[in-house]
Amino acid sequence: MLQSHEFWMAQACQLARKGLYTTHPNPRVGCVLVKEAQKIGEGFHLKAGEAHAEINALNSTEVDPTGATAYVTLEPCSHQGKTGPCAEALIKAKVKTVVFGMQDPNPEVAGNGLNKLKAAGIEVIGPVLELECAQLNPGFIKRMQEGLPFVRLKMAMSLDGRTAMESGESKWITGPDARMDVQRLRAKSDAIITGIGSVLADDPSMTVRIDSQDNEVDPKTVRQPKRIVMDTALSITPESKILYPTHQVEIFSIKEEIEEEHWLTLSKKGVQVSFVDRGEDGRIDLIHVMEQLADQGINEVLVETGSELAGSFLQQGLVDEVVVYMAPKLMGSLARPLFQLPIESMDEAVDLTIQSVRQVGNDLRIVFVPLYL
Ligand code: AOF
Ligand code: ZN
Repeated sequence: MLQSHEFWMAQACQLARKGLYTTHPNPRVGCVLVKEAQKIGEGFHLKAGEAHAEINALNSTEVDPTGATAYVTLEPCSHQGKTGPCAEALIKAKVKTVVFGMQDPNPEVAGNGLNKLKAAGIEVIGPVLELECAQLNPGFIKRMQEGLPFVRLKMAMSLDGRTAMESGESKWITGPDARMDVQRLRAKSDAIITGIGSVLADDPSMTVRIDSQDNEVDPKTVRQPKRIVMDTALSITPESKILYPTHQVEIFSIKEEIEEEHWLTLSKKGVQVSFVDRGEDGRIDLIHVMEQLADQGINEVLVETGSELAGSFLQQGLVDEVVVYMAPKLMGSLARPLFQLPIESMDEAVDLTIQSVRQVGNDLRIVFVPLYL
């Protein structure tokens, strides 16, 4: 039976998802080779520096790919990066048609790959399943287009919207299944951001701990995201768990607010402290920090923090997605709210839309997208 372009592209998307936890800073890309209505090869990009999806697909086939159709979730690259140009490899392999999911937002490629293919007489069809293909790489696309990472804010709250007791105590609002789900969110992030308040209150390590039985993430290939602390006055103690191992951590502070001696102590331990200006609210300029992270090749960040810093991220229009785990628990009116937002009237309210809802163990996982005006 002759299958549609969408059918094969959906398979290519499925393959691309195999790189969900490993391709950073590269995009997740999948490729299927079809000849005479049969799949003759498939591949995906696993890791930066290693072969791209198209090359893996071409290497996987035992059939001559001459005259085949290549389905690729992202425009084949045209440049010499860490690996050679895929457009040229497809031309050399004599494929007849290339069906692409979306154009590559990387300015080094941006249509050049498609033009190269067309110039070689290859039929180019697309975009096909563009939305699905784009959803594979929200961070890569945002970083390329806006110079900012995709920001996912994770929060755990009670039914009455509380995130910590008045004392700061917050262990544990949600159950073990929700907490395992958070580990997967961490695993697909390039960096995890928290605030000094959370570090001092909970002394979290913010590392990824994947169960050896996990059916989604392979604990063998899991990488540890960079850990970032927003710490205006550099009050972090050298013993804080989040600082170890030190090569994967960066603290952002404001130079005028810190004690030089403390900075020296931390530097001697190998902790990287970076200074940024004040934002409009007099605190760390979060937009500047996000720009710096994008420059480092960070595609997706997970913000796990208290209601104050979370409120600042939201108010500055930096949040792309809010993942809320809601526990069937009441924490009472003295407990802390989801966001500190000094809002007085309904017209100042922040609107969000619901993207998905599902039950995780005994909790609800609700994904929201803020509607910034
Ligand atoms: C493709 N297929 O599977 C991927 C592509 O440094 P390199 O050589 O790995 O190149 C990275 C860039 O290549 C990346 O920024 C993006 O534009 C493209 N990724 N292209 O044809 C793939 N992963
Ligand atoms: Zn390539």
